Amino acid sequence: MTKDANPARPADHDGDRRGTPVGRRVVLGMLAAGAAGVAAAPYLQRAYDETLGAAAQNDPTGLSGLLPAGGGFRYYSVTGSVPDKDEHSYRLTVDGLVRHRASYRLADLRALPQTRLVRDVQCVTGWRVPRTPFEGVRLATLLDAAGVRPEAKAVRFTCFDGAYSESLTLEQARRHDVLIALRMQDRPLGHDHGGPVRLYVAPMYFYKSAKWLSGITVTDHVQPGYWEQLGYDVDAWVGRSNGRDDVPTT
Ligand SMILES: Nc1nc2c(c(=O)[nH]1)N[C@H]1C(S)=C(S)[C@@H](COP(=O)(O)O)O[C@H]1N2
Ligand SMILES: [Mo]
Repeated sequence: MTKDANPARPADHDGDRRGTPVGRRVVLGMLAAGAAGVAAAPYLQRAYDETLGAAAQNDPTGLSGLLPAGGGFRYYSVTGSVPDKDEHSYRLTVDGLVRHRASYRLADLRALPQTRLVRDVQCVTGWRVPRTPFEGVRLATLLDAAGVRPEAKAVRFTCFDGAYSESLTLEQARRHDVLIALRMQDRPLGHDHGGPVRLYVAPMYFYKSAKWLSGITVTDHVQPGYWEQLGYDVDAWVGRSNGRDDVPTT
């Protein structure tokens, strides 16, 4: 494992917790639930997922971030709470250097051709989840619909948590393994995993896959995202960035 191999890298995102305390009993309860979850039916796993997500948002100890969430995922948010968006309130806007700005509702996104990919997920802090299905609309489809202007070079992503951001070059954004994901693990994206819509960048470290996606802006240069301003690599290819040598996810 080459965690912390890059000395320029800041304290990793397991370490940045804030909010009000969670009782020791809650944490121990989650540990117990995790142990039970190993042998449990899918619905139990989901309940555990939700419990952990809620507690992790208010866990200054960072302990819950170190616990395996459902299916091996860990819950991350850089903000203390994130609003819920549903069928009625959710919008995804596309703007910037495009001929046709757009605002998509969930139903609009579902009506477009869907792509399903099954790849490993790799977080830059070291954890990996094998063979996770993601499903949604190719980002390239939305870019084509918007009519990207010739001077455009990059895409910036913003989130309705009000804090997180990400970016890709236009070339990366057009890859067929970059999705506007509506489903993960063959069910609608839950709130903890960035639902109703998150970005999914299959070949890159999971910090690229911005949760709670609300904005796509076509730009003339790459603007480093939230973690990239704090030291992570902008080109986040799994196994070829951040001083790590993980097995590629694609
Ligand atoms: N909006 C938002 N997106 C985010 C993050 C975040 O804190 N906020 N964390 C990133 C990181 S570092 C990882 S590893 C994954 C975690 O996704 P998960 O919570 O579904 O496991 O989301 C990425 N996208
Ligand atoms: Mo991560």
